[in-house]
Amino acid sequence: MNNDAILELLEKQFSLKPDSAKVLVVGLGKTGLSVAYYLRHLGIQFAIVDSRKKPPYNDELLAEMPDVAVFTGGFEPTVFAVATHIIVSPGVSMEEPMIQQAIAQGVQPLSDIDLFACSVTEPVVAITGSNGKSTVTTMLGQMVKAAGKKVAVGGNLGTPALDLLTEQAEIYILELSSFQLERTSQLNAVAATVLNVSPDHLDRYASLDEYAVEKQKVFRGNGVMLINADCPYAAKMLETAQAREQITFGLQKDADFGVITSTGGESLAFQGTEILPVNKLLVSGVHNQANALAALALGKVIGLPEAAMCHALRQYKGLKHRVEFIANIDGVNWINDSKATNVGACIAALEGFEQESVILIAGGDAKGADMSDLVPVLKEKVKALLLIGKDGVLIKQVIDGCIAVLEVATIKKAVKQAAKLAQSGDTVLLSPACASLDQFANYQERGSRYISEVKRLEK
Ligand code: UMA
Ligand code: ADP
Repeated sequence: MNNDAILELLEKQFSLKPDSAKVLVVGLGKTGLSVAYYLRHLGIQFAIVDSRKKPPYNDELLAEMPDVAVFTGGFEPTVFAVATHIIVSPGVSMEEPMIQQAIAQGVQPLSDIDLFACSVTEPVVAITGSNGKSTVTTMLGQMVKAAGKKVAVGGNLGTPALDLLTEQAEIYILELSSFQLERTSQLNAVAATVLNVSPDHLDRYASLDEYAVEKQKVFRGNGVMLINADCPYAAKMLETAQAREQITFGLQKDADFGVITSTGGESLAFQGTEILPVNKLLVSGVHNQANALAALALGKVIGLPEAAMCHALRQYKGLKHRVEFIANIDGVNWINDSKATNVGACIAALEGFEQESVILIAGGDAKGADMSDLVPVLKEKVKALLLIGKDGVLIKQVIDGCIAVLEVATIKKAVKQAAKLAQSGDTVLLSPACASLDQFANYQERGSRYISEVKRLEK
């Protein structure tokens, strides 16, 4: 779309007039920087505010756009007072008093995803859920590539949506978090899904219901809805939207995309017709079968040939830090699942192992979650639990003495202790069920620290 058409749409949807709007970009992380480049490209005036003293992209912004006003170290009322519009980064809660006050005074909020949606002309697929977003997003991305089409993949996955626009793709695939969805009104994906809803981010939402409501916003517009029949929260979204074209996937309940058993074993299937034997998937765990079904369903909606989709699935090796095999040392498997930042992901990982064979390293920032859902699978699969981070103790409280527990505090000590406890045939699994931010910059840093400690053992 050309700039004039985008500006016209922004004026219509958000009363954003390029010659008089004063946009305040809140946050100077990846999102804030992408918004700054985009507003500059459109010729819209803006300033930036960040509560951090030195936000990550401060220097790049100052070097590239020295004329832009950047306010750091807090949210000052005077900065918000002149704004007509605010674009709030996902890491900043919309409940921030300064943001609430601005909105109450008539300042129009919008998001980077709104700007993207007002600018994109090619089909968009939108993927959200508590777990599996990155896996399904990248699986589908590889399917589109295998079908010979130019695809751009990003959003919460890492590359901000607006930065994808320069790629001039034929299809855009966005992974979207609840934080991105809650502040977006313009999305109209040709296919969208809520992969699953399980407790996460309960430090930002009052309840699981409230969190699910934000996820449901991925279905805005009139595209095809892909619903997980096995997930009670997602299945409810189907009931409430009968007028829309809908398809389902699931492992337990009857679904359009499911798993069938025949003489040759289990296969991924569409309405009872085999698509791909499950044993052709390189990624393990039943949760990855569900992810593959979701990717196949979304691929079908956007018209990808089945052969290309199967080719991509046969090649898909999984992403780093998701149940990632690191080493086998003296018969012990060491696995890195640092991306398990909530209880649901940790349960999914543990379900893939033999009874009482796992030494689990868990803990970190629980983000307000209740750890008790872990108890049954911990009792079944875990022989020893090594706790790290500030909320490791919450897991100790719920298991109530039925598993051997050691509070080791750090990854380094956890790996050392696990090496002492593990016997041939065991698995040492880092799957924290918590975010990493109390001890690390992000889950990648936590996983990399674990890998380097394991590699040290090998030497
Ligand atoms: N922050 C402040 N003050 C500010 C602005 C931000 O303290 O004024 C803090 C936030 O609380 C947060 C951190 O800075 O801890 C980063 O926030 P941000 O909004 O600047 O983040 P970005 O760099 O723009 O990255 C965001 C997503 N981050 C979050 O939602 C926290 C990235 O997802 C995403 O890849 C990127 O946009 C591009 O779309 C990361 C993430 O952790 C992977 N997402 C959460 C998750 O997956 O669970 C939702
Ligand atoms: P997200 O982007 O939603 O965080 P990822 O694909 O990055 O999802 O996986 C994050 C964590 O969740 C990993 O520990 C992974 O093993 C686990 N996981 C992936 N898919 C699922 C699923 N469908 N159900 C439960 N857990 C999953």
